[in-house]
Formats: sequence, C-alpha cells, structure tokens
Amino acid sequence: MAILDILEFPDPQLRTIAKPVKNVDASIKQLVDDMIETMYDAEGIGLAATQINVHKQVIVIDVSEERDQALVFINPNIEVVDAELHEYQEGCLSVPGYYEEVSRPVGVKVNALDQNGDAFEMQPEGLLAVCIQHEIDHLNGKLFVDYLSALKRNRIKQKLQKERRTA
Ligand code: QAP
Ligand code: CO
Repeated sequence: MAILDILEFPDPQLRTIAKPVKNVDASIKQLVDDMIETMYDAEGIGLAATQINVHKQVIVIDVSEERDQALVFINPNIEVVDAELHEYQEGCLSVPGYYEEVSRPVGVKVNALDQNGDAFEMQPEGLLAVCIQHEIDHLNGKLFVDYLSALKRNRIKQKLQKERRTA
C-alpha cells in the first residue's frame, strides 16, 4: 500500500477527463487500496483517481463514523431520480481549508463496478448522495468551486497559491 500525493486546485491536471476502466485487474485493485489508504491518511470522506493524477474512472468513499466502510465505484453511471436541490457545505482534499455551500439534486441512482469487477446499483441518500456526485464531478474534470461565483473561486485560488508560496 502507498500514500499518494493529492493534486491541489488550480492544478490543470484536475481538469482531465477520466477514462473507463477496461478490466478490473490486479493493478486496479492496487490503485483502489492505495486510494483508500490515501483517503484515510488525509482524513477525507471521498477521493477520485483524478485527484492523484490517475485518469481512470475510480472513486473511493467512506462516510461512516468508524471509517471502516469504504465504498468503491469503478466506471460509475449516475442518474438523477429526485431533482429537488439541497444545499450542503462541501470541502475537497484538492481545495484544503475551504468549505462552501453547493446545491445538488437530493436523489440519485448509481450503477458501478466494485473492486472485484462486479456490477452493483445503489440509491444513496444524504451525505453519501452528495459525496458521490462530488466525486463523479472530479472524473469529469469538475470541482466544487466551479459552482461558486468567479469572485469566490478566484479568491480561493489566490489564497491557496499564496499559502503554497509561503509554506
Ligand atoms: C468531498 O471531501 C465532500 O479542506 C470529499 O483541510 C466533502 O473528503 C463531499 C478535507 C464534503 C461532500 C461534503 C478537506 C480534509 C476533506 C479539507 C473531503 C481539509 C482536510 C475533504
Ligand atoms: Co473533491
């Protein structure tokens, strides 16, 4: 297992569109294990492969209190089943230290493969529904700051760049 480096906004690699996984083979299982370890190390609830500069459709999420219920989504497909919007204060391991309200549909249905390559479907609720939408956005090169005003987004960008210069 390995802890991987997480790209930070506004790294242009975060805009890369991830490709579907053709075979859930040993290298993908290794990637999933490393992503789970990286997510726990960073104290995150979700991580997309895009964030570690691997442009494959792989996501790991754990919204459990005990941090022992990692979920794996390979080649996820999402469908909105309840378009009513809810606001949630989101953060992102690629935008450390910043949290802002984002509106997303409350009800989604997700189809994906698990780490064994087996297909499954789920209708997540609450935080899990928010998180899966946030992580699928990463696979499409999108960040939660894209939902904010340009003013807010640029302010966050400048502060992050300044923090890195003086770190
Ligand atoms: C996405 O984000 C998410 O700023 C996952 O200093 C977040 O795990 C979806 C984190 C909230 C829905 C709601 C952020 C850790 C973790 C930080 C994360 C930080 C340390 C973010
Ligand atoms: Co994120």
